[in-house]
Amino acid sequence: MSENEVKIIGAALPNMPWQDKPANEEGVMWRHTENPIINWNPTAKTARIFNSAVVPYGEEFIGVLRADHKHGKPQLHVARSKDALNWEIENEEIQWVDEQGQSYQPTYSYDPRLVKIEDTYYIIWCTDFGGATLGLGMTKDFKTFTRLENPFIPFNRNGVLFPQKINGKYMLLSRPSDSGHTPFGDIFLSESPDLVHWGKHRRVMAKGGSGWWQGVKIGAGPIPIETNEGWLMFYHGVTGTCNGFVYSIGAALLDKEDPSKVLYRTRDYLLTPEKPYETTGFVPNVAFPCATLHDAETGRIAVYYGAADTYVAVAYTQVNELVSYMKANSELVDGDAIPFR
Ligand code: BMA
Repeated sequence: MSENEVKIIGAALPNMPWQDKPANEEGVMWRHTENPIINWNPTAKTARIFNSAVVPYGEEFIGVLRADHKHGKPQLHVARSKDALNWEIENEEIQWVDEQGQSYQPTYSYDPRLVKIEDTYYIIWCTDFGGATLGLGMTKDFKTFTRLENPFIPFNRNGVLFPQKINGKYMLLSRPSDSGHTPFGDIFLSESPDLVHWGKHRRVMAKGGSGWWQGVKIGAGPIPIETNEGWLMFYHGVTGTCNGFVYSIGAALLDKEDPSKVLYRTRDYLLTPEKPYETTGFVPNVAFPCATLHDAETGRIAVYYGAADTYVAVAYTQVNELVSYMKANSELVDGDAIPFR
């Protein structure tokens, strides 16, 4: 390992899924050859599972999945896996209680992110609060699930918690929106001492750039990965066509102490819908990243993304190769490099 090699800070995860980069691959992100890993009608109650979150759990893996039921509304379902590729999915959705133990069930739930902070797993998702906004809940055992206060008023989506407090505060990325298929959107950061009171808002990144792929809106994806050079954040960028939106995957490196500052950001997308499972499905042309598994020992990263609002798919990258690429192919948008307020 050379001195200026970029390293993941965290645990080793030797049993995570991995495939070496194919010899003919030109990019720094490549697809799992057995994609998609979850197909149409995966359980009796569910029609499509996509935009979903996974974490290591003991020697195995746990997923909190977005599942669109056969009546069309989405809810969150728990799944378990030994290899993070083949999943046993619960047919019934997560049952939430409030902090007093009373039922507190969302009318709909989608696009979950899942993170372990200290000894607790937090789930953040898009919920109904008289319009779309962020829902927040916690579990320690994936059997009982306690729903906390909604962090924000409507409208908001794509809530992503950092995996640790920074300067003593919980940090939450989000994407203010409307309640429909929002035609705008930048990534913001808010902080909280207690996961209840949120403030000191900053804009992290704006849509745009010289290309078009992230010209309509952007939204944070998986939980940011700590590296020795900053926080690696995958995100989705959206462009508009005469046939609707197209969702691609990009990445940014955020300042370690002040993640509202962007150090590098991919000028071009890392992955855009090309394969049939990405271009064809319930909503064509969507690659929507929601989680990663990563191994600090080798720098391997598996990105879990929803494909065509129908499937779960996986793509791979390696942290040092990716960050080197990002440094050589970076383009910031006005305001990205400073704590914008
Ligand atoms: C967004 C969300 C995502 C979805 C995407 C593409 O607004 O609804 O869940 O993947 O649109 O349809």
